[in-house]
Amino acid sequence: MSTALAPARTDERLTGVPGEPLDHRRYRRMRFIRRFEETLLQLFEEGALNGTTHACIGQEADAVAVTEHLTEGDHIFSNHRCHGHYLAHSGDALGLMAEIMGKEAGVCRGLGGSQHICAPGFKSNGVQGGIVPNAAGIALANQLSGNDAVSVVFIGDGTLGEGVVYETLNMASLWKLPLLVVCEDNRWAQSTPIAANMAGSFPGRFSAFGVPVRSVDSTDVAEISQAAGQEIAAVRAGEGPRVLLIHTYRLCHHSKSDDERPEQEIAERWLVEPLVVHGRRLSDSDRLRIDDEVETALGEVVATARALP
Ligand SMILES: Cc1ncc(C[n+]2csc(CCOP(=O)(O)OP(=O)(O)O)c2C)c(N)n1
Repeated sequence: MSTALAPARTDERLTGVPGEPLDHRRYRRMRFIRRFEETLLQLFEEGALNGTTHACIGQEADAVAVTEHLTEGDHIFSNHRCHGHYLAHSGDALGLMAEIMGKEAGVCRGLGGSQHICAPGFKSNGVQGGIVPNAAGIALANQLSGNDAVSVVFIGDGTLGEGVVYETLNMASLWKLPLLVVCEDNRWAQSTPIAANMAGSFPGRFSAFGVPVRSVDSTDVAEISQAAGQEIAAVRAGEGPRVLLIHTYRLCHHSKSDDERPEQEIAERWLVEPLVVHGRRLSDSDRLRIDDEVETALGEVVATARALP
């Protein structure tokens, strides 16, 4: 996990109990993100929250795997679907819940909401692709400072339609910036399937700029972590920008209710979602114990956040 945690707002029942096996910790962290977002959707349904939100249900393994390889000084840049990235980075469940509730104690004093988080080592922005140049800018600053910090920017497949991504890739490649682009291909951009908006190939979009692409077609946190670790190590070693392309799936609607995807397609993906795939590595009793601990801790977070001014 990133070391840029805000200790007062994290809870080891959500982020990892000292000494527990890595498999348990990974399961706990994915379960935490899953239940946090399911709780959010429920709060929206109850009318307890305003605005909109985009959950990453089904994509939790990406956030957990990538952040395992980041450390103090590194920066994460995210997008409209940022909760999993932020929670994996910071563990700050209370700060994010309070933020989305519009409370003063929120990570951005309740002004940023679900999509616009500004915290130590973490920035997100709801404008598709808009934050990619910022990630390169911080990467350039780190390069000029002579440290080995990296910038990691998460984008979706649909964001490959944004020109600013290519302008950034061009300069990042020329300047050998310490930048990792993590492209989460969840097969759909809102209601548009990838086949309807992508000419050419995924890797071609990056190799045109001489940027190496590593593809992982998996929802297995261990497999994604192995790939992420190697890519981040190469970026940190000064080899220039790289892309980690993760083929995954979004199990929930695009935002709160919009979903035009075939039901059969979604049903099939529930069988291979990250908690199911990784959960098989744990005994039933360990899984249930962790589920209970996460549930209790999250219940406390929601109650505390609700009571905040
Ligand atoms: C510049 C811009 N255009 C349109 C939107 C509206 N919008 C928000 S998310 C989204 C789809 C994004 O798809 P993708 O990049 O694949 O990410 P995903 O939602 O699948 O995680 C759109 C069109 C936006 N936020 N910014």
